[in-house]
Amino acid sequence: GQTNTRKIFVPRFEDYQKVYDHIAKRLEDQDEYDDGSYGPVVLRLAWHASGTYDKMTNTGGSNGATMRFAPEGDHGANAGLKAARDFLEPVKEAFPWITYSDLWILAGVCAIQEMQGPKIPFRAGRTDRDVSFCTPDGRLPDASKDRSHIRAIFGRMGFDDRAMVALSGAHALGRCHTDRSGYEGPWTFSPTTFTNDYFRLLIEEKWQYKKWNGPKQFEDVKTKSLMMLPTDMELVKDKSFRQYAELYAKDNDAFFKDFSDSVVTLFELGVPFQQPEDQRYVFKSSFD
Ligand code: CCH
Repeated sequence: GQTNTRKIFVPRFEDYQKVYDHIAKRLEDQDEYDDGSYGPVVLRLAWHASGTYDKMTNTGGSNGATMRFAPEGDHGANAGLKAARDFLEPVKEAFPWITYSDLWILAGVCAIQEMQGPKIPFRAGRTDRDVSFCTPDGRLPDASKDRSHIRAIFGRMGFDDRAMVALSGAHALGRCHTDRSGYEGPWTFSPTTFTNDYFRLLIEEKWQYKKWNGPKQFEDVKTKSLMMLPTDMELVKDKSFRQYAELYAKDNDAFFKDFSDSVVTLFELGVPFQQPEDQRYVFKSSFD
């Protein structure tokens, strides 16, 4: 009979590290974009790919990269994420063996680490799925809503209050764009460096409604140059949320640890991995 001698490439840690290094280099080379980095929007892509997960039906999540397709890519919450997907296209071309779904999450990990955030251990093994796996609209959070909405959305993924607050600390990074969400402005003075400043500012600054024609949002009284969404303000108005916001404002190490743990969980929701939990990859950062 015939023997199949075609060699199958089985990528290992070193191969994923090469992809990481390539993304890190691209992040460095694109300093004309936004606040000087694609890092924030790339992290937002990884989060929106993962945050569609529903634990009851075990649907959605980062397995599949279904945001490539029209129904999901066009959901209002995903406005602007084409910039991140396009940014990663040359990486997919350079490493055609990696799936889009692993690439987007690996890129999120790289963005966090390269913006000086905590180490985010990574498992590979996501597969790309077709358009029929697109999730229905409405699974991602709506910034105009209150605490019950936040708990419904993140509870559906399986998170508790502590994890909801920790994950929200990602808003130390990036900004809102009127042509994407309708909101405007950054949350912190250093939107391309991962810090606990989001919590420090939430707790320590005075916030007032911004007077403008856009959707309801908050501005800091002192400089009027920073913003908070209605959902961000819920983290200091709700007693249970607030205890964690206060903890993270005081203790950057506690924030980094809880953020890392929660984002690893987020990025892995609904993925049937072969790679065991105790053998995750920890990538070397460009500045290690
Ligand atoms: Fe977020 N986020 N996010 N967010 N987000 C926006 C931008 C970023 C909400 C709404 C918005 C998380 C949770 C929430 C990032 C990471 C995370 C924007 C502006 C809105 C609106 C989009 C625009 O106009 O470009 C709401 C609501 C919630 C929860 O209730 C979580 C969790 C994460 C990651 C772990 C990042 C990063 C950005 C900046 C993107 C950029 O382009 O700069």
